[in-house]
Amino acid sequence: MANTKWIAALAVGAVVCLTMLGMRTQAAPGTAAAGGSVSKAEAQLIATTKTDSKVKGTIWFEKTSHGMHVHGEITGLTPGEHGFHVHEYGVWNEDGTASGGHFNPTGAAHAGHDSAKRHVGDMGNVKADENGKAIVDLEDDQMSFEGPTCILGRGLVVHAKADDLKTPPSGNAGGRLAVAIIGVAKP
Ligand SMILES: [Cu+2]
Ligand SMILES: [Zn+2]
Repeated sequence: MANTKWIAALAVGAVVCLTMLGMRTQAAPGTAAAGGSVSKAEAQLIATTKTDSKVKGTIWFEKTSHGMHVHGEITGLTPGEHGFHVHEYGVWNEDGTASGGHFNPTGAAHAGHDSAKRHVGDMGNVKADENGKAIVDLEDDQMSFEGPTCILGRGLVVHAKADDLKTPPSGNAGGRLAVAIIGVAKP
């Protein structure tokens, strides 16, 4: 079953995050992070099968001086807005529910990406054009590659409907059209 692949990827992500924590405590003050530090992650969206989704795409997360640059392209959408979040688990299944709820290590309420208090995974909506293509290009100041807000090994989800940016627990964004596992990428 393909599921073992996803479980393996999740385990790798968890180990990476833990390793980062260990390295931080061991690094001498003022020195640059050791060779194992992660600066870039990649998430390849896989369409969910129960929804007859044709959604796919690749999203990159790149560390910047003030947080994370999230960018990429998604195709196969219906025109308009679609909820776009990091979810708790890096697990794909046929309807996307195995990815769990929004990644929320700070115990905040659901909100939009611009809110200071929100789920760490709240990235609001992507907007697809008339051809069903959405360009993702946003700056984030809450996600990281280490510590409690580490997104490595978590899930990335694209929804059927728009996130209203307020309704708990997930903005009433409907079904899950595609799920990706956020993994370490070649810098
Ligand atoms: Cu979501
Ligand atoms: Zn949320």
